Amino acid sequence: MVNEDVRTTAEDIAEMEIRGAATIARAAADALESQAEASDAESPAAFRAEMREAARHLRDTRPTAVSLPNALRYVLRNLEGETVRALRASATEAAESFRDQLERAQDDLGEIGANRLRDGDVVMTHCHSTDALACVKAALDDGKHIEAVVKETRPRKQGHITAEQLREWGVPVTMIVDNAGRRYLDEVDHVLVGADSIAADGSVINKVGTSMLAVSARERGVPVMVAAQTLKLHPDTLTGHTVEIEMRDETEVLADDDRKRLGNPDVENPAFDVTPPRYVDAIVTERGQFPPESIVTLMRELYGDGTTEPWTEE
Ligand code: RUB
Repeated sequence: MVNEDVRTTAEDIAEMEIRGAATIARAAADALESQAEASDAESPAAFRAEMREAARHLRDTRPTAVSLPNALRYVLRNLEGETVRALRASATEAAESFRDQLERAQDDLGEIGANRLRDGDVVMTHCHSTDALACVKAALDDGKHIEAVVKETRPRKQGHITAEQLREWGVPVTMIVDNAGRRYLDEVDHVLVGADSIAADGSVINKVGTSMLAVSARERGVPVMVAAQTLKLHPDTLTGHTVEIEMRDETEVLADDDRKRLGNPDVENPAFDVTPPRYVDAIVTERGQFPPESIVTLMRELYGDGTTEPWTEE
């Protein structure tokens, strides 16, 4: 039986009330913890089956951010014990240690990313990434002055969240529409984005529009820095799988009335795109910064055996 918290979390993830790869992962771990705590399973086997079902329910919400299955895998793999009570305690412990690791990873990568930012630098952002902003925060904490050109990021305008957060930290922000990105590249020192998934060849999967920005940045000679904790490494890509790009509701692009007025054109709404490694200068993780082509070594070390799906039914 999937518990109410799991259902609500799954709905919130699907509706993007909870969004962004790291935040989704944390919410998924919290939801599994709450499933464990509320469980009245009468046997260890029934408890494990419930946890798998809850994980599947969460897994089915959004397909692109690998932090979601990585979080579910972490909690399910750490279930230990011969009794329901012991299993429940191990779920709580796993969720807690997952949250700790997530927070520590973001702090550590922030410090590393901040080393790339000099006093007075201007960054251009796309979408809203807590990993990317951790780098800005660490630079600010080091006493550096940082400014930002924030891309609006249509259709869901996550740039607004970024602008609000940066303004709270006292960062001067210039907000631009996505199409003005290339023009303002001349005025920035870095493109700074996050990632939903990183493939074994170093390709970066992030909010749609990232690849267009990265190509323009390469043409303008502006370095592209991707801030992504290792939770964003996609183990399935080690074995030749590709990352599924989520197609979202067409009304996010064109409201029904407008669409009708325009003569009912086809509409497509991919939420993410793939930036090839040649357009990325550095992937900053909590384990250091990597040229994208060498990220595969870290992926093998951390997720070499990671393509199992512990939520599938036994
Ligand atoms: C969010 C997005 C973010 C990454 C990284 O897309 O593409 O750049 O998830 O975020 P959406 P973080 O808004 O569709 O979820 O660094 O916070 O994990």
